[in-house]
Amino acid sequence: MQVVYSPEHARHDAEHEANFGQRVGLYELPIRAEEIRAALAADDDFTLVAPTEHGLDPILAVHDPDLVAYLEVAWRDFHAEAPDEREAFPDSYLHPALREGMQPGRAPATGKGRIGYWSWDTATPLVEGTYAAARAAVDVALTAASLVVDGGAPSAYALCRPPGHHAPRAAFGGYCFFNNAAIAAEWTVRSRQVKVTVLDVDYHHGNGIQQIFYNRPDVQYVSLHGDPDRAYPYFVGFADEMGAGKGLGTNLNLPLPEKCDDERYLTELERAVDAVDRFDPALVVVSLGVDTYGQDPIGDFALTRDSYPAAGAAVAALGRPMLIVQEGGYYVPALGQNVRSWLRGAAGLPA
Ligand code: OKP
Ligand code: ZN
Repeated sequence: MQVVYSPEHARHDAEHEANFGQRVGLYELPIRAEEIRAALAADDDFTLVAPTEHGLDPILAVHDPDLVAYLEVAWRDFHAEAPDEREAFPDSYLHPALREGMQPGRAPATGKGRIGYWSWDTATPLVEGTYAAARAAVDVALTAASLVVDGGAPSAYALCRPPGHHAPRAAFGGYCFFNNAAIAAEWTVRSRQVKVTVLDVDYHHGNGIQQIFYNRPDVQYVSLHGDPDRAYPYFVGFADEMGAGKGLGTNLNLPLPEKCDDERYLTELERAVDAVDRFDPALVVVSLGVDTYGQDPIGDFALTRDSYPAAGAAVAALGRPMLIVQEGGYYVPALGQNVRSWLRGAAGLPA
């Protein structure tokens, strides 16, 4: 299987996040992508390839142009006002109740205020190299998509970092800036006039992907994740969210309990795969997170390493072209092998 990787990811090297008001070490670190790269580079069944530049158009097909313009200058503007900070964090957010009954909010002019207009959580610091890394991650996803859609490969893997599935059309958060999987899906729909599914197996619900495609009949979103009644991102990902308007019926959420084990997970994955098959997409984009692992520091499932080849094989059994996009996974000692196992299963290779 071809693996698209760019060293540019390492330019997003923030160090902290705020968890319930406490400053803690960031979980989403450059070493994550390096561990995955090393595990795949050591396996002859994988070939690393560099991304090609795809420009801004595919990003603008998904995201608010004002968000994209903001992210390009966000560090520069924040740094100009807070030169001693290495990481940019918001001071306040535009909660909908702030302006209830008034005209909509607008982005303030200066850097310290504006970051809270575009951000939605406390875990997503921005540093000097964030924009370059986020742009490269999109190129990684689009290059891998092209290997499948134009090159005829049965599957390809995009080693994206920073991840993307929490970024909605017009905000960043959840370690995510540009929605890599959604951008690759949308680009395929537009260039090929086909239906695409995004199947999200990260521990967290991909609220950004759901929001971007919620009204769309031609893009299906299916997700297995920790129930938002207890798990981040808390406000999106409930089972009764099934799409709206022409997109009614194209969104499927399968929220799962704490300590979810291999057997339960693989049973639910079969339900998800059946729904994908009924939608009949020309491409399946998998948002792959291995933060479902039992030892993950920010997930609460109990999956073992054996679940990953089985899960990859279950999705491959659809017999449809597959683009696998990296999202989360924070237990670094097992990260490379867990991703490798999933991909080997997806490629029909022995575990
Ligand atoms: C990104 B992806 C830890 C809270 C962490 C942010 C999680 C972002 C996950 N106590 N909050 O893997 O879906
Ligand atoms: Zn996650």
